[in-house]
Amino acid sequence: MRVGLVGKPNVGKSTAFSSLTSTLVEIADYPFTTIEPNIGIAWIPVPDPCRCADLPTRTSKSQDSQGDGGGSTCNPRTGSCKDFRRLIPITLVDVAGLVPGASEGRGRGNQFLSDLSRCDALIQIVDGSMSTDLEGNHSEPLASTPIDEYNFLTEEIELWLAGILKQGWSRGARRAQSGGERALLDLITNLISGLGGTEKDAILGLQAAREIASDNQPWDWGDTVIRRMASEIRRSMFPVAVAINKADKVEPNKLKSTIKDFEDLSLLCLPTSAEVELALNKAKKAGLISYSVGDSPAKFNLEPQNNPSDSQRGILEKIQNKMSSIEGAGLVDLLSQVVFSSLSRIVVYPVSDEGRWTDAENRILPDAILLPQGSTARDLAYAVHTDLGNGFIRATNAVSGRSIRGDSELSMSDVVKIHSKS
Ligand SMILES: Nc1nc2c(ncn2[C@@H]2O[C@H](COP(=O)(O)OP(=O)(O)OP(=O)(O)O)[C@@H](O)[C@H]2O)c(=O)[nH]1
Ligand SMILES: [Mg+2]
Repeated sequence: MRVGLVGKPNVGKSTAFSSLTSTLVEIADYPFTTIEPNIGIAWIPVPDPCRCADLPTRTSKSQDSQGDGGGSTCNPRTGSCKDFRRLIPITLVDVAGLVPGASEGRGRGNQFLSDLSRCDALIQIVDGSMSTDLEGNHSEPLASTPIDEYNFLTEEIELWLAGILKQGWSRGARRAQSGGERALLDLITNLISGLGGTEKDAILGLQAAREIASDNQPWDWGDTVIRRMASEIRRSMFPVAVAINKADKVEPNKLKSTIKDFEDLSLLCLPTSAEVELALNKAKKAGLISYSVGDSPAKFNLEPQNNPSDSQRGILEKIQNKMSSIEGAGLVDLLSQVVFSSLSRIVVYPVSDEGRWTDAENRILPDAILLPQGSTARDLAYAVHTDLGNGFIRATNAVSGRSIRGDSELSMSDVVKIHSKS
């Protein structure tokens, strides 16, 4: 799973990236600080408790129960599990700022857009404080609104996709004529595949184009129809959620009205303060505070035993007051909602031993795999290893003990043993 952090310059993309991935990257108060993309791993909690909470043989295996894992007894190969809150990795890409005209080569231009290829979704960081213009320069208040930012960004991506579709469209569509709908779909899929687009995206694009193309033959489709197709493909390939950032600098009423503007467009959005979250991360690393990954930035505890200075204590209390007034803020929460709500992913735990829920090395629930909703037992086998998929015989639901077929749909938190020839 790969999520891109996008937006105009100087909105806090790299600050958000640094906070989410705990890595140091360049952050500065002027446009185009980032040129080459930063790529890192963010950890998000699975919404349901880890299955290790239900492990039948828990008591005999809880060597970790008094240790760092809280009550958790699993042994994640990647990530961690504490108090049954299992963390899984998401790849994040922090790209250069996008400016109007990028699809015609301004700013980082096409390079920007290829940096986003293979992203499953985008989080657009917008400047909730409205103190910068569309190019990221400090300006009079209201030089651009968060909705302006969203409109221009999605339009640039759609224009760029339209440009790719237009290249060789009429020749390609004419050639596809004898192959009917199938050939046309293959043509579109080929055009977008370099950016990570699939047939599913192509189907939605073609449907949308047909709705407005009247009786015109595909090779005669003009800019409007291609643009419509690009728009639908963008929605499918790059769904956008919004972080209304710099929320610490915004009046509560103003923030509420910005949130409403995005909700009216049926977009997932949350107010955030990347700068505050980054500061809290550092305070946590220094042992001054404690909080769990995914909690709201207001929900941390001071750790007095580590002797914070009066000024540190003062700053942290100020942050806590400020963030308590901003409801639902949190970058991890937004990322988690993108993965589990917008993209409807489920988490499934493959095991080799269906009784003990372990792998061959005796690790309990070592892997938590993200799959699209509707994935089958066979899909899981392929996600673990191609050989396991190719040799698939049947699977066992290790929670119920029932045998399941290859085409059975899996559910959130299933523990599955795959029986395979290989
Ligand atoms: N007040 C406030 N400032 C923030 C917040 N997030 C980021 N900033 C500041 O905004 C400026 C730009 O931050 P960056 O993270 O470099 O922004 P960017 O979007 O990556 O910028 P480019 O790479 O130039 O496109 C820096 O001065 C940050 O400290 C926030 O939540 N609140
Ligand atoms: Mg940056």
